[in-house]
Amino acid sequence: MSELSTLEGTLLGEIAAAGSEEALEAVRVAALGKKGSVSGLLATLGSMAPDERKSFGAAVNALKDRVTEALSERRVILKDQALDIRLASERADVTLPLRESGIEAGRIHPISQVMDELTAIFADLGFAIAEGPDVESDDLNFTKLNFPVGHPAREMHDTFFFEPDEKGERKLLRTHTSPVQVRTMLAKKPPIRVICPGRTYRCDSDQTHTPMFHQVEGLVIDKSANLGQLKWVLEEFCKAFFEVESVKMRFRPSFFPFTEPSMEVDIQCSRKGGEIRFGEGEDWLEILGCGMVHPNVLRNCGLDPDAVQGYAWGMGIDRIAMLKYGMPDLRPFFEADIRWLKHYGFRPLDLPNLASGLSA
Ligand code: 2NM
Repeated sequence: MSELSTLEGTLLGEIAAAGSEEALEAVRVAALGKKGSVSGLLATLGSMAPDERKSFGAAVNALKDRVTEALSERRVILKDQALDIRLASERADVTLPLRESGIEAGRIHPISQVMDELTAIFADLGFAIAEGPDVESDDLNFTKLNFPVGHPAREMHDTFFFEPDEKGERKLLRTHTSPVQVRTMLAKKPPIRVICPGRTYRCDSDQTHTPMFHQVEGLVIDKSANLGQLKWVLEEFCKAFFEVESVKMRFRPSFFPFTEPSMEVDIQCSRKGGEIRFGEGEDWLEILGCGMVHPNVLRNCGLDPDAVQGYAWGMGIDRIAMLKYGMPDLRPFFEADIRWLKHYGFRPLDLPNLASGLSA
């Protein structure tokens, strides 16, 4: 009999100690399963004397009932515990505020914003947008633009070249967006009015230069395109972009291989108290280069310089974005720092348009 009470004590102890429904099931199988310790005792009944069988059988059955009872009590407790744990882990605080949707939480990068602003301004002036590949041929990036082979102006561009291909042709990363204008002249008949915004590359990296940067260039080809129109277009652009009523501009003679004459353009600004403002003050700030398209470029692009003329200009987008939005440093533009973007970025649904103010 003490053998039975020892077994009962052990089993009840194991039941109480079972920490999960799986552990409890293992205890049940080990006791009451086919080869279990309690079932094993019942199997010995057959070889006993009738009297002994009666009393031992009754005792084993009573033990089996108490173990079964203890198992089901413990099972209820473990089930409740498991449910409590699940409920706690799946708890939802319905008083929390809603999470912002992507379209509200996301921000437009200042460069994308400025590109959208440029597009809105020049679309309003009747310009189309043209795009082209970042990987270009030497011919489209240089030769057609009147950079003769071996001309020092090529060296000034710090070009990223690829290895030559089977035909010995050496592709490059475009150093300006001018090849897009060349492609446009080759593909379309005048009159042409396009702007070409996009990525450009030069092997140059310091405080004020990144190896990849953004440019927008404009091109007009027409029978009577002239410098007066160029100055008007640029002035309209500057007023619209910097959101001022009037702005003085200064055209200084310069040199580019693809234009003749060539000019660099400064706009009037004031720099009081470390803040730059446009359309007022006595200071000047250089913002773009421009000129009349060189007759050689027109000829190289299948146009007759005696029949049509062209004017063109180019400027850096990253720099004008910094100037307009008061960003002191160029490098964070390309660091993908979400805190910087949260501070300087723009709301996705505030699309720039001339009616409600560009950067409203
Ligand atoms: C500039 C300055 C002046 C320019 C010229 C051309 C083309 F293809 F028509 F010849 N595209 N861009 C140009 C002219 C670019 O950037 C400072």
